[in-house]
Amino acid sequence: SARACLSDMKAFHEVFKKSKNVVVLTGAGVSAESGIPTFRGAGGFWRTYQATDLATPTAFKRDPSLVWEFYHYRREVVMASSPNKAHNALAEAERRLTAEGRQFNIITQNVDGLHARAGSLNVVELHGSLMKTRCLKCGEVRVNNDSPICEALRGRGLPKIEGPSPPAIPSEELPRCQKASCKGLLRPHIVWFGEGLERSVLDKAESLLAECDLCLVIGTSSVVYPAAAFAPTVAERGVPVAEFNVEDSPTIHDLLAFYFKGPCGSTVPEALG
Ligand code: BJW
Ligand code: ZN
Repeated sequence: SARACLSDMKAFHEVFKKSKNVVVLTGAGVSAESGIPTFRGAGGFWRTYQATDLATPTAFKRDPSLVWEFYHYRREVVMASSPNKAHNALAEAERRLTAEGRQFNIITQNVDGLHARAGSLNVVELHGSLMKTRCLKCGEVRVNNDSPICEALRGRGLPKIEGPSPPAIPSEELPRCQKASCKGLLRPHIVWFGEGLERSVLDKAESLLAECDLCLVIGTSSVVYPAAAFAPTVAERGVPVAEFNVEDSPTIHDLLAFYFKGPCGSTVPEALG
């Protein structure tokens, strides 16, 4: 038939070789082999909570200490982790295509910074970063790599605790704005459920998607909007979409030109190598 077999790596290599403008959309699955838990599925719990319970403005208003414990833990996990073979293969492909005058851009839903640590330069962080804070009072966004982020969080945030939770950390002892004139409460610079994405970030992502001639979708369940609409939008233009995932994502399966089932630490280097 005219339509190549979904798992035909040779056919993919032909399409990849001819592409001039590649956009890669990544999700939590690209970092799974670095030991960072994904959101949906068994590893998605912290204590008795799911990310959807804690990654909201309401949760932060109700219990900023609990939400900071959750983010402190995840910052420490990310700082102790390293980019894996999938991140490295993407960074390598960007260098190679760029040298050839071709475009290669990553749009990531991840907040772990591992694409940049692997050496990727063209990265759009749709959902913000674990390593940035935003002041609730003056609005300043800052990079923050402190470990722990504040003394009161040292040793806190363990995902499994025996017995009752320790008392909440008083607000004054949570991460605070470093401007002496401000001292406002800081929050993670992350897009929580129900919050809009930054306009400039979304514009950038949309213009990249509008120009690509090949789209790779790696390690995302494709259920969280607006990112969940990206693959359908490019496929609508007739652009081939290739998915790399250990499981089939029902929301995008019917529009795929290629589907490589398996851990992306193996499939992505093979596809881009
Ligand atoms: C492997 C692998 C391996 C494993 N190799 N693969 C339209 C319709 C319906 C609802 C909405 C809508 N528009 C907006 C909404 C509401 C909401 C939403 O989408 N809800 C859905 C759940 C229905 N969206 C929003 O609130 C967004 N805001 C917005 O649109 O504002 C305007 C608006 C608001 C309200 C109404 C209407 C408009 C903001 C979304 C922000 C998402 N934030 C989070 C949390 C960040 C905080 C944090 O990190 O703490 O971002 S949610 C969470 O999900 C995180 C992720 O970036 C995001 C996506 O998850 P991802 O990456 O796909 O991970 P998983 O775990 O789901 O999947 C992992 C995949 O990897 C799986 O497929 C595995 O199989 C695979 N895998 N190992 C390859 N080794
Ligand atoms: Zn401030």
